[in-house]
Order: sequence, then C-alpha cells, then structure tokens
Amino acid sequence: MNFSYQTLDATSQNYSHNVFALDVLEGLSNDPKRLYSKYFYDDVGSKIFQEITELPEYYLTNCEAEVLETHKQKILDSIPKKIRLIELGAGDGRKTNILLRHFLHQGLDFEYTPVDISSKAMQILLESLKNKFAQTPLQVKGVVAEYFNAISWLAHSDHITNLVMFLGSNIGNFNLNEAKKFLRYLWNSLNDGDYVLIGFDLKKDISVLNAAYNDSAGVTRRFNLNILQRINNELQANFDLEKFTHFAHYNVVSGAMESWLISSIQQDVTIKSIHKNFTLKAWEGIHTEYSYKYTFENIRELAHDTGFEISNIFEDSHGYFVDTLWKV
Ligand code: AVI
Repeated sequence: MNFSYQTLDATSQNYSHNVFALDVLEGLSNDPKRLYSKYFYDDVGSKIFQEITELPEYYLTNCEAEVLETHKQKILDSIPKKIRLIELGAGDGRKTNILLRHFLHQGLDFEYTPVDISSKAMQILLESLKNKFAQTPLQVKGVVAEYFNAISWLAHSDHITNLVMFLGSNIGNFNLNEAKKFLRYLWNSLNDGDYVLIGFDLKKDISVLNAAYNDSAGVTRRFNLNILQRINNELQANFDLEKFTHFAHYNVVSGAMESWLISSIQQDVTIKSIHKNFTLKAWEGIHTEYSYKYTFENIRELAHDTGFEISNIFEDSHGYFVDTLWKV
C-alpha cells in the first residue's frame, strides 16, 4: 500500500484566486449573468456535492454504482492486464471502489491516479482509501488539478496503457462544444490503445430529472448558493444569499438541466477585491450550471467526432445511466 498526491503548479493559490476573480468579473458582466459550475467545488461545495450523491432523488450515483457492480468483470476483460487507472474528478471515490476492489481481487497490475480540483477532497479520498484498502497492495498517486492541467500532465507520462475514468456524468457539465474540445484534447494526450470510461446521464422522464435537481431536503439549493457564498468569502462581496431562489429546470431544446439563482429583490453587489459593483434587478437570474443529458445517438456522435472508437456500452436496469468504454 502506497499513497501520495501532488498539486500541479497552475493550481497554486494565487493563480487560482486571480483566475477565479477574472471569471467572476466576466461572468457577472455577461447578459444573462453566469458563473462557471466548476466554482461550486471549493472544500464546502465538494462536501455538499457528496451529500447530493446520497439523496434519494439524485438517482445518478446509485445507477452508476449498479452499472459498475454489474459490469466490472466485462470492463476488466476489455482492458490490458497492466494499466494506470486515472480518474478525473474523483470526489469521494465511492463508485470507483467497486472497480478498485474487483481489479485487486482479480490480480490486475495497476496504479490508481485520482485527479480532483479540491485538495481537501483529495485528502479525504486518500484517507478513506487508506482505511478501506489497508491490507492490499493498492498504489495511489493522486493529482490536485483542473482537468485540462491534469491531461497535459498525462501527456508527459510514460508508456503504460492508461484507462481514464470520467464518471458520474461530469461530462454533462460541459456543453457540446466544450465536451468536444475536452475529449479531443484527451484523445490527443493519450496513446494508441489507451481507454476512457465515461459516464453519461441519459435523457429520460422530465419529472425524474426535475426531482433530482430540486431535492426536497434543499441540499441542491445549498450547493447552488455556495457559489455566491464563495464569492462573498474569497472576493469580499456582499450577495444577500437569503434573497435568492434556487431554480433548476429542463431545457428541451438544449437537452440540459439548467440551474439558476434568481434574486427576489434588486441587489447592489460590491465585490471589493476586484473593485466592481454589479446590480441585479429584481427577478434577474444568474446561470450557474448545465447538466446535459444524452441519447445513445448523441454519445455515438460525440465519440465519432472526437476520434474515439466505442468498445462497449454498459447500462443500468432503469435505462437511466450508462458507462461507456472508448478506445483511442
Ligand atoms: C457533478 N455533476 C455531474 C453534477 C450534475 O448532476 O450535473 C453536479 C450537480 N449539480 C446539481 N446536482 C448535482
């Protein structure tokens, strides 16, 4: 058992703080106002997201766990016997444990490289892996970085077959152009014969989608509002969080759940650290997230357009979620 992690240079605190400030400045100057959903995931937001994954309405996590449990042997049969398992956006690694345990049990020779944007989430993950895999030969080398930085880092890695996992419908938080850009970049960084395992949330009954993003306990509301709390804390702003409504709805045209924060009053917001004032009109919204949903046709097109070949599609028993194995 060997556990360590490194933080890539570009995620040094100063750099991240400046990029965050610029993105907030640009996003709040936009019409409609918007904030990038990647900024949900500070230490607090990452923790709230773990709570979301345990909600009864948020079916995605359980469906994907079922997929991995049911198809773990088929996944193993499809890949070489010595690999580096890289996971982008690892979070708490709950679902990945299913594969790790199975792969160890079946004697796969592998090293696990979780990648996460939050160093706190990485520390918690390593701690939990240490407890769960104490008596095993598991090797873990984590990386704290954003996806693109992590992928550039991958490009410099040595010659071992990579299996890059991008689970949990993280791909859904990109729009189609961003998803293509990301996947082309990934394809370009990997070697012939490498694999990616990508989780897609499928298009389905709108009432199921609406419930998942408007949970009755209000956890998703807290998750959404945390982005403003973060701006208040880190950029010395004064958003009045109490005056915002969490609004999540399905956009039939784009095929995405869209999350908004809508101010019920006019708010004059000062963001001291960037010396800017913004006015939010009463009932004006700030767009905070897209969660795109896919059809099989959408998935096939995406793989085709980004250079990958689909080796296998694994679906859960409700027909809600798929993990798809793609080959470079
Ligand atoms: C991380 N991501 C795939 C989640 C999603 O479903 O889009 C984030 C989330 N937003 C609201 N609930 C969960």
